[in-house]
Amino acid sequence: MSEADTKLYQPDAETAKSAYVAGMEAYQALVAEAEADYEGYWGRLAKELLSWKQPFTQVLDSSNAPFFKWFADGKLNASYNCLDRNVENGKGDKTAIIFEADGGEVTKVTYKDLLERTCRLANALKAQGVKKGDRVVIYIAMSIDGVAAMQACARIGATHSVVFGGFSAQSLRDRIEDTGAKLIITADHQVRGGKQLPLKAIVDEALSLGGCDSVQKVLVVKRSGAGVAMTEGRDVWMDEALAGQDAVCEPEWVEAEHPLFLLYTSGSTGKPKGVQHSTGGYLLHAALTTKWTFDLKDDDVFWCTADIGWVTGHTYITYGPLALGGTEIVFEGVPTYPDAGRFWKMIQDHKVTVFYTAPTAIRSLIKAAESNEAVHPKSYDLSSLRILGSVGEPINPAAWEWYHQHVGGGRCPIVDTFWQTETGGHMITPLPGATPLVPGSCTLPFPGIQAAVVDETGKEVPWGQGGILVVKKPWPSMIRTIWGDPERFKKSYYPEDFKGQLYLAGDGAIRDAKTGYFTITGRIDDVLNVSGHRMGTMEIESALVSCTELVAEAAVVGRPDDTTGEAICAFVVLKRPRPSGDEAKAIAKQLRDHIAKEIGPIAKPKDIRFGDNLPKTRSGKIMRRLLRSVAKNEAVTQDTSTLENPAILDQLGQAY
Ligand code: 7RM
Repeated sequence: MSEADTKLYQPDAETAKSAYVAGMEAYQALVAEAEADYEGYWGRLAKELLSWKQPFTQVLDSSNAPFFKWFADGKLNASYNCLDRNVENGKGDKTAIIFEADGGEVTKVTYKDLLERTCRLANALKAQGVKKGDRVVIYIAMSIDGVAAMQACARIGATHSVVFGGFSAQSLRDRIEDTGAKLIITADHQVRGGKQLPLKAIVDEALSLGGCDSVQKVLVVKRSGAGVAMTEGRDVWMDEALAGQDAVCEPEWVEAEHPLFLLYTSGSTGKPKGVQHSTGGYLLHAALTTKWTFDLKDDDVFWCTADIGWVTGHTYITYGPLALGGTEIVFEGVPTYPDAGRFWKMIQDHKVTVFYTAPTAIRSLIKAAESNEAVHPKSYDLSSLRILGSVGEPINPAAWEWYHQHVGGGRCPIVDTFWQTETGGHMITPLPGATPLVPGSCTLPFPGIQAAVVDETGKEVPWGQGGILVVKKPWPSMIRTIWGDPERFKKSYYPEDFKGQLYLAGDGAIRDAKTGYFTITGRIDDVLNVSGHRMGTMEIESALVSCTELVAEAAVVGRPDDTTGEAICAFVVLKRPRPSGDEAKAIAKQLRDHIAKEIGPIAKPKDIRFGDNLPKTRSGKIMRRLLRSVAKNEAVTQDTSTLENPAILDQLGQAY
């Protein structure tokens, strides 16, 4: 984009005046404060935003870098901060959660209700033998029970690990084994888009796959009531576990560094990494970013459409909005059921003021709205909205403009928030009352975050030149380690190339030559982003080659897709002759089903192309960059002189 066509959207006068961070000077003052006294800045905010049982005396401990510690001698409890203190501050009768079920049924819970529910659940967990430091895996759909289960773990100092309900038994098993969880919280079923899908049966299957000896109990929430198998001595209905439990539970005061949760995310190599987050630093950034990025005020109705199985649901459903005593929507269903107007109808019905969703959802709803007036945002009253947010992948300017004009009525700032599972909360994002917006740019770092774009040696590149996105200083909500693999943590995020001094995000970025605004140019590793879901190409390749009766070799790359951002494209060499026609279709289906079983339906490749071989160098390395061109149906313009078998490119190019 040339500077001449860069269109700036200034914050509206009202937001610029009333926002927590009101105006660019206010933003710059915070940035300057953090630069002048980094620890003083974070220490001040940690005292202002969180309630501590025991105050901390040291802000940052870098003595064992990159294993940084924040507020280490302070003690607190996350669930106390999200629930009790709101009740104590007179918000007991305020609605904490407005839950809307797939079928449209609405349930509201107040802070007092949610606290009691959490306490009873916490007591039930204790009664089942869960103690501070134990891990609890949560495999459940979007629900009040899901949020309460996370809060209950936090309350007793158990570390939760939520596994997204779309993951398969095999993936669930891997995560259970890696965490060594003592207990699993699940439901009989989940209901999405009018369909009832199993959860408990998948837990049973996961446990039957072996390696999960740590699991002693499975608590089962009744969602469908449709009946599931219960294993005597292991499985307990949640209702029975809760019966007779006290509605009061003294919080376990934990050290600020105590692991609040583990969340698995895909990396560039083999198996997913258990990202470990702390209690104090994480909760601070969850609360602070919710406050400043969304300008969340007492009378707002906040709706983050993410699932609690992803980090966005952790930070901007379970922790951030509740830590601020806000009112939020929890939605069980999908954006297209009963029709693609569901989001707009819910915004209208609940008078949502701050709405946070993913570009992929926006793009699919644009398509639907273009062919059907009834599901177009203009058919709904969206006048309650004041701030819009985007997360998970780059938002293309056309989708941005549509979101701005048709959903936001041209008056709502869009905060395009760049962050990651590992960062715990927003890293680069506009602040709605301060930052002039440019469609497609996540603009400037959150105050206190020191982001930069560097070359391979770690040297900052001039604005206007693309490079590698890094963070120069540790920040409170950063990943603490990879569960059980500290070496991998160091190698992945504090690589030797940068002398262990810079946090490597794994994304490329470029800063605008004039404004210094950041634009994320996409992953620089083998991680794909499909509908905002992060997936490692290696993971999908291993799943393919694990189909040993069929697959000899496989390579997976991403290609651009109008709706999902990226699409998965698999190149497969079979152990039998290269199939064509109906046979190719049947085998492709078999492979997709296999991947759904190994990882989950979200990892199914959109394209599967069969070849006699893959493009390889003379030393046998698969040349993935050539496959990326083939996947896009582009002519291969790269240098192919090192290619052992150039003819294979034509074959793969035609194999579609
Ligand atoms: C929150 C989340 C992280 C990866 C990240 C990027 C991409 C996320 C944006 C974005 C451009 C954005 N966590 N990403 N947000 N790219 N603009 N606003 O998504 O761990 O699942 O994914 O997602 O590549 O590294 S995540």
